[in-house]
Amino acid sequence: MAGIKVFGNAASISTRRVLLALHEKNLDFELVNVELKDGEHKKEPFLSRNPFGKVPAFEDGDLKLFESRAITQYIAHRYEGQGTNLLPADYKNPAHYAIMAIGLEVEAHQFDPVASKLAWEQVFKNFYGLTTDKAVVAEEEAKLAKVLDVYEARLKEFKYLAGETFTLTDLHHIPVIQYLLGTPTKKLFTERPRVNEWVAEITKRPASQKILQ
Ligand SMILES: N[C@@H](CCC(=O)N[C@@H](CS)C(=O)NCC(=O)O)C(=O)O
Repeated sequence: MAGIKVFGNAASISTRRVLLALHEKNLDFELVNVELKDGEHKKEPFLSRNPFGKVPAFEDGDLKLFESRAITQYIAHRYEGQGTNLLPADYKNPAHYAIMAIGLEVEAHQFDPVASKLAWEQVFKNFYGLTTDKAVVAEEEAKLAKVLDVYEARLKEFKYLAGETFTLTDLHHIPVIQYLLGTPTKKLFTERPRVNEWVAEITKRPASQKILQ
């Protein structure tokens, strides 16, 4: 079948980022399962799709991509007039685009490395029969608290991280937050009033609910 294909795993945070963007745009797609526990992502044919051996990879007709955040940006631009607008309302204004780009960078380099480590320790290690390292959790929670303090201040000024509308910046946070809400780390989100409201808002979206099914 031609059209959109996602090569990934329905439980993977990065795969879910792409699925979210597709659901927000109401696009039809096929999720081709890549079995991480069998190491399928480290072998051909997957390595031809992403030589770094990480899910997801993506195909839209002849176009082949990898890196979840590059894929979501492609989807947001390519399917601009469809479903939810995932870009700033005035995204052709370079200043407005740059505000969202800051949010994308902060998520990728400040928030996600810490949040994903917390999800690994408290959620994914259980799947593999490994034990949570409580010292690592404490250390990473201290780092996450600092990032969330910055978010709290930002969200006192704006409804969403890049302004008054939901954008890719917010979307990129959703999958790992959904996992962390099922762990004691949840308290870091709930004890900050504006962060708490933002989390409730972005996780109750229909697309956010769909990736949990
Ligand atoms: N920066 C990449 C990260 C991809 C990534 O780390 N994927 C994880 C699953 S969420 C993976 O493939 N892990 C298996 C491995 O690294 O062996 C992206 O956003 O696509």
